[in-house]
Amino acid sequence: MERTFLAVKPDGVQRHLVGEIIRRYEVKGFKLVGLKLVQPTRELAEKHYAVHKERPFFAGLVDFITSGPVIAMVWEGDGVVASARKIIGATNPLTAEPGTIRGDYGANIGRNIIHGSDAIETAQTEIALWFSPEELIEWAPSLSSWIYE
Ligand code: D4T
Repeated sequence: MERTFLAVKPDGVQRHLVGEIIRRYEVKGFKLVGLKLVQPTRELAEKHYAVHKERPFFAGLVDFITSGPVIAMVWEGDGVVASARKIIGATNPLTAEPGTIRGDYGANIGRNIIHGSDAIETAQTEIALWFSPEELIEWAPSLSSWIYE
């Protein structure tokens, strides 16, 4: 089954949005298979955002993501990578649709609350970067037959 990596960024943790964000994915019907509070090192942040290394906002982005704890999560479900991104909304919270996490809670691109993997391959790379295999739990949700046909 498909998996994605989501992280509540330091602004989301500081603003007490962790419970609200987890709630959205739980009630959607996705399955939580990994969860931890992490104080990211610069090395981890630079690896995570390596694709943006040459961009002007890279240094500020690494400073921000290492500025406090983040909630790192792995969620599982059919189509979870794309669906989780829809729930997150556009990169810039000012243009993100109301009803999305960024649309509802954000007002600045440099404080956009949550990260979500942008493709299945990226998700696999990010999950391996943030979690060890034994931190990911296989379990059978009792509601499965009410969520999946
Ligand atoms: P992440 O990766 O954090 O989930 O965000 P997105 O996938 O939606 O967007 P992104 O990779 O293009 O940007 C990564 C991260 O950089 C911040 N950012 C981005 C910024 O501070 N200034 C900018 O101009 C851009 C484009 C926000 C998200």
